[in-house]
Amino acid sequence: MKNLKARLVLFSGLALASLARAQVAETTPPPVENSVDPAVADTNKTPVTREDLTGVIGQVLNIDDYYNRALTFTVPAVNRPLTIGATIQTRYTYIQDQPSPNTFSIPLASLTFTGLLYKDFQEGKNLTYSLGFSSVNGAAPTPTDANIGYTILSTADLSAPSLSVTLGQSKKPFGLEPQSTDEQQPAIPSSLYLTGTTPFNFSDLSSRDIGIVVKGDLLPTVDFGYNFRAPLIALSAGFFNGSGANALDNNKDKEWTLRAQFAPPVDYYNLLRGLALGVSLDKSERFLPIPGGATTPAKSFWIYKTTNSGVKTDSVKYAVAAVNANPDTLQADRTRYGIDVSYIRTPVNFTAEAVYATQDSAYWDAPTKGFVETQRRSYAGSVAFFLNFGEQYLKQTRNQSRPDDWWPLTWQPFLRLDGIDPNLDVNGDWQAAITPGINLFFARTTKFQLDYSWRKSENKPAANHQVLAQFQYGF
Ligand SMILES: [Ca+2]
Ligand SMILES: [Ca+2]
Repeated sequence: MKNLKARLVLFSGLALASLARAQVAETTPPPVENSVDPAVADTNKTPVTREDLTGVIGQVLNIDDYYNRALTFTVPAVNRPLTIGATIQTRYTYIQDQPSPNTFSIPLASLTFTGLLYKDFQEGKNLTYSLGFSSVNGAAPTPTDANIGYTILSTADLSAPSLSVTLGQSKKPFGLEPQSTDEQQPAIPSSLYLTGTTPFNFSDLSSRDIGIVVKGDLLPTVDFGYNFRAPLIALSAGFFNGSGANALDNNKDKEWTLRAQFAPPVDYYNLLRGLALGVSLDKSERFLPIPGGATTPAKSFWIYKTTNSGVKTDSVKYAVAAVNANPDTLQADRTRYGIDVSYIRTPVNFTAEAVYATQDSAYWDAPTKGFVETQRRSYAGSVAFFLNFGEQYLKQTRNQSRPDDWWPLTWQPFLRLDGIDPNLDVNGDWQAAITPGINLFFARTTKFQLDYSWRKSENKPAANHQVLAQFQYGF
């Protein structure tokens, strides 16, 4: 801002000075009588008087004051470089046989602020920050990303290895869909394994947590022409509270998330360009409330009064409540293993991922009147296939300078299959969904999405149908 102001003042000063000179030249008659030096007689070399100079300085100060006022009153000021972004969703949801009415909604309204706290011009070892707030379905906004990052290795050379560390609240480096934000997803609803409501789903994998994330990569393939960089090996490690976003830790253990991704070192024409294979591991402990059970069942009995002749006359019913063991809290270990493959080669794109999980649990065993520890095993998977028709996805097109109203329509049809079996040892509980849909991008940050979703639960004979229509837009 200071630079801009200084440039404006300098520019206006120079313009005024030359104008003043020109005016002096036009209005001052050539000195004829008192001229001693013929050079001074040349009108182009007439010296400005002190009054002229004072006038010009006054004009410059006026302009300086004018721009200062204009900038102060119309341009917000920040102390550090800042990029503001927003994502808003406006949706209509139709769900067959839903108890609540089908509805218009604002499922997401989020604001993000990102930028640099310190810019290293020599080596690109920048200090970055990220702060975001989002409101889900009209709830009070809560912090999303809130972190500070540092690039440990130089980023000046794209073909060199990279290493960075982020401290604060951020996404866990696990899998594909859990890490992607709403604007990166082809389908509107998240996969079933991230949206289920049982305590044994995987939804926490896509939520944010507070801790440290270290990311690095080695041996990148770089295509400068397309701004393309695919490291042979990319590694991420996260160390978190494990209690979710905006929450203090509630136990003494921390959650670990590790991820490795591999991409073949191939050039532009190779069909394997855009392919990546990833493996993830997440390990944490959490408190799991276990409902207690009855040690002595409830019972009732009658007490009678008896007359001298032995006849029962009066009676009172007494009830004795069951004696229950107190609910217990288990420090439960859980481990999630993920494997994923992605092939992003516009116009053809394909992603697939699978997660297998073990979760310590316990239940009340009535015959033995005690808690029995058990381990629940779950499995979930998701496969998405999507096509991109249009220039929007070509980096070489996006990077060209265009008029503001230029933006090509881009069509993105997709098909996603996903499902979860929350307990491999129990029958009747798997859920599956088939979701075809289409996204129409008609401005740089705006898309219209139309999804149909066929949903089936193993224990319900009929399938359930959903239709979602949504505008997603932002800046
Ligand atoms: Ca913890
Ligand atoms: Ca099952």
